[in-house]
Amino acid sequence: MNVSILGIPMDLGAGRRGVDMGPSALRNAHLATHLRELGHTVKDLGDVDVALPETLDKHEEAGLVFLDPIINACRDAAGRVAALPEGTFPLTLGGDHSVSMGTVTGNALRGNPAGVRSGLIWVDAHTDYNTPQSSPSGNIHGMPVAHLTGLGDPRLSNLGGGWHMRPEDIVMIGIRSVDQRERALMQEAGILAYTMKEVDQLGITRIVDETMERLGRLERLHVSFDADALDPGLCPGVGTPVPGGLTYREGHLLMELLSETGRVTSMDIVEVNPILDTRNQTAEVMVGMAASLLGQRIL
Ligand code: B3U
Ligand code: MN
Ligand code: MN
Repeated sequence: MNVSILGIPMDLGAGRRGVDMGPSALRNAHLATHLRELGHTVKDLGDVDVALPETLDKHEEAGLVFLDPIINACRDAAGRVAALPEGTFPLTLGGDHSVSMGTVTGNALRGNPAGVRSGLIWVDAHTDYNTPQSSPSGNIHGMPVAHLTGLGDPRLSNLGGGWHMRPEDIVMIGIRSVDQRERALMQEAGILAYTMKEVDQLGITRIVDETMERLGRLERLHVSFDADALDPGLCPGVGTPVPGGLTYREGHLLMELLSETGRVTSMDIVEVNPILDTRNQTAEVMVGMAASLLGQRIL
């Protein structure tokens, strides 16, 4: 398969500095080499230009921190991904999770978008379903899914023109931290979310079976993998660690089973923060996750 790597070195959406170095950390963990060893043709497209926070006045507008530069980076990422040829697998590297407003939109609109329905598998400790009104922090990385479904600030929710992700086409896995008002928004939207309780009770195999019952008919599936879904003991290099996360084997099993479905057409790796990491361990683990998802031909 042809895999195109694109970095979005942005930490403007996070409360702590450092995830802008995520793409470098992942490249240093030999991402491309591992994928080539699996038989893929890998092209690294470099990085999207992202403003540095030091060059900007930190300002909050309508409950959103660094709104304009985040819109610019997401728009660029969406355009770069949407322009990739059909049959290419975009592997996009964050950056904080707000980059996924761009990557998910770009993947959904790639090629001939008319009538194509895209599914989204959000692997995360958090639901990232805040709006500017519900957010306790104003940090946009806690809001990407809400904006992808059309909620929140129209400047962020209209990155794809009139396109929005349907809530019923989203499945979340690994959840264990949801804000009070965010919970109400999730329930209203009816998004299927597997918390860690369900991971423990049902196991990853059953969760993937149910996920495919819901999303299996869709033409494209995007996996957005936040490193904080995994246990902080395994992935310490994340800005908002939450104890009790997915184990190494659960993470790999999830990627392997999704790979076997043959339906996943794109992936993000986000929230890897080398400043908070131990010897680049988090990046190395996340490269392994990507290798498991791309472990066999899926296009
Ligand atoms: N829900 C909190 C914290 C958070 C969300 N995503 C991350 N942290 N990585 C918020 O700020 O919205
Ligand atoms: Mn996230
Ligand atoms: Mn998270």
